[in-house]
Amino acid sequence: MTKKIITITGAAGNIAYSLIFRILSGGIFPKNTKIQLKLLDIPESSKILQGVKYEVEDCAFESLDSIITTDNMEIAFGDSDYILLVGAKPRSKGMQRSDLLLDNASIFKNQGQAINQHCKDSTRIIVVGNPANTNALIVSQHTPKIPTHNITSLMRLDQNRAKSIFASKLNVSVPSIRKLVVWGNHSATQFPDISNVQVDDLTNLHDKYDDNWLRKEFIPRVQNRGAEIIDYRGKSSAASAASAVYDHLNSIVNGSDDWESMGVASINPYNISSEIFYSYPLSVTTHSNKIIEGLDISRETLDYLKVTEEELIHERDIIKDLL
Ligand code: NAX
Repeated sequence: MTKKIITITGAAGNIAYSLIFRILSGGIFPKNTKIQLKLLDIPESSKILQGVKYEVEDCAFESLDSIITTDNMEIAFGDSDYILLVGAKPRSKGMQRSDLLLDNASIFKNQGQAINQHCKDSTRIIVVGNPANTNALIVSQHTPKIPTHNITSLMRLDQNRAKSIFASKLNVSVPSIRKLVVWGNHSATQFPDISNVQVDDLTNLHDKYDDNWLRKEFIPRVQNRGAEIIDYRGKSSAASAASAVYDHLNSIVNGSDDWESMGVASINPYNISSEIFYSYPLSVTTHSNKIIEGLDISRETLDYLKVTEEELIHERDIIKDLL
């Protein structure tokens, strides 16, 4: 029997309410692995967190070793194998985006410092709370003992959305689509890129769509899918976000034979600033995430990549005093 410790922050929130149950249902770790869950939220959410704990216990999951609920970062992060930083402050009515950035930046700075103090250096960290890429940058700056490639931010929801919308246009199954990635920020400037896509048993892909559909429908629909969900549901994506965190964690634990989109520390490929976390096409193995370099980038694609880079540089400028 092996044991893995997984910490989830924002554990009383909406995403966690799906995520915890997905992870414990299995599929990521070998069957003989027991999971100790450490659920962190703010003191005001302690009663809700207790209710979540009772519900988890009521599922009688075979995979569950034990469950700890806490508002204490030392307890939450100590010895964790995987830390899923989901918790963040939501944007309240009338609040400026820069204020939200700064409020969340200080949460992620404190959490980074606590992680650095209490975690082993093999800990893998996935940043979900928004602005996810910039929060990942902050965490990386405050966790000097953790290798930067152990820290990634969630872009898998955007990739899953793009694959699903593209599959529906082509009338093929989602798993038959490969090498579809999303570049840049988890925001409306992201660039869903189908220029390298391969679809099983399908050649002449371009006969199935035209550039007008690509520019006017596909790209904006993926970029604004989060807002579309809020429009319909009245709340932000939660189950699909949790499913994407599950997929991202699965890729990190087991590797992937497809290209994956994750926010990672930019090391300047494609001439993107090395001072930000940016989503690239990655080759992911159990031990590393490698940016896929040397792709042919058209002039038009480059323009998209620059717009989303500029937004991330702007976010970095707003929070730079906390780095
Ligand atoms: P909720 O508002 O339902 O839950 C957030 C939870 O975080 C709350 O329980 C809150 O008490 C807790 N929290 C706040 N400050 C905390 C702190 N300092 N320490 C620990 N917990 C803290 O939001 P939810 O819908 O679960 O979304 C969570 C975050 O994910 C948000 O920032 C959201 O914007 C972000 N998302 C990121 C996505 C991505 O692809 N990167 C997609 C989905 C989602 O929008």
